[in-house]
Amino acid sequence: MNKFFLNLGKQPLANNYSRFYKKNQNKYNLKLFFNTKNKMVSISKRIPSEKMFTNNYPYRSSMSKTMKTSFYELSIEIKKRFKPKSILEIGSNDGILVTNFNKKDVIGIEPCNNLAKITSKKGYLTYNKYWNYELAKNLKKKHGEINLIYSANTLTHISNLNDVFKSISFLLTQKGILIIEDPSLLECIKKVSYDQFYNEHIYLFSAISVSNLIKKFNLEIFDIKNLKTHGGSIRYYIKKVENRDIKISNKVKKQIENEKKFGLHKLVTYKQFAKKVKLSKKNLLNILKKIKSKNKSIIGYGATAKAVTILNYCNINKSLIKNFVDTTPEKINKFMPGKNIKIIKYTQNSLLKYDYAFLGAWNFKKEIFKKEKKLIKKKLRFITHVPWPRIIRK
Ligand code: JHZ
Repeated sequence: MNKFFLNLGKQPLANNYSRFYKKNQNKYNLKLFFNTKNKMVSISKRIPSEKMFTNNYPYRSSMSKTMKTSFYELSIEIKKRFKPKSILEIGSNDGILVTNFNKKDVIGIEPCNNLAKITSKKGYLTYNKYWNYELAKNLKKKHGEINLIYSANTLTHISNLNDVFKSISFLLTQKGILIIEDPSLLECIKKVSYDQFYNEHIYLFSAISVSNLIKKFNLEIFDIKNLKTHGGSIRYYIKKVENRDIKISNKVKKQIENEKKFGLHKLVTYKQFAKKVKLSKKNLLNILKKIKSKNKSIIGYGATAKAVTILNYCNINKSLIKNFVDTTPEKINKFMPGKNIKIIKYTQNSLLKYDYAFLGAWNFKKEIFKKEKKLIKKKLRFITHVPWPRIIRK
């Protein structure tokens, strides 16, 4: 049932930035599979959560204005549309969503202690735990059933999805709402953004696969929103099947039809995608090498988990991209996983001596271009691989 379609080579843990360049860092196979029965796309090698989501997890959701705005707007929508008395967030990171609610109404679940501490310190109840059935049982005993459960960019990171949805369904009230959002498989395939695959992203969801998956737990999607965040995400609004008060929006059917039109339910689509990925690698390397042959310098902009996949799959090292800049304190002065490329602290001055910047954070292109308007006017040119490798000429 699980059919192989792409090998992205050996990859280090995507968020394992270290102070020293380790030549023999642990690397794991990154192979992609399509399940012909339930239509789920996943990676084969599962790394234990404890190895990936540690107490020094460097990714902070609050590092971009775009994400802050997106979560703030969602909090307004939740309050107006669903008026929940109790809210639980699975994977609350540094509190980008929960801090928009009253402290007494919201509970955060965050396995990375360094992140959980940030919200706890602000007085938001945060369980420093991994999401599973055991925890759901304890929460129900302590707090009762929950009106609204939310999770962004987290459920695709958990290997046992049956346990995930069983636990959610168990904790949610009969009329409760579940909202989840994750990168859209359709957008990823359309944009050839193969860097959405790394060891933390065990699954890439589509409306087709999510609706197949949640059926077993008596859950169904009743609304869908396509978002621009993370290069194209989908927000799924989910309810219990027995709750007939809420109508199912036409958008759900439309999304599934769209995905089918694009062939997301067929293996051949993924085989074609694999061919495009190989070409994308070749073309990106040609661009970088051509620039270097003219003695021009390249910096990486945004030391993302996605960029780790690109660097290791395309075998890009310091001779092509000298450094990366990033605003996240936890990443600065460390090395890109698997590569000898150092991350330096972002300042506009740090970009001055470079001719080109490779967009590691291509998903924030708009925000970054606005910020770097002056430099772009002077001489800085951006390189991206999405949806095809090119130098962006303004
Ligand atoms: P960003 C992470 O992926 C990992 P990444 C994780 N697995 C996941 O699912 C997604 O997030 C949601 C920096 N930056 O969001 C900040 C600047 O330096 O694309 C971040 O380090 N300057 C949990 O890592 C990085 O770029 C800027 O102006 O692929 C962005 O990372 C901006 C806007 C960002 O996620």
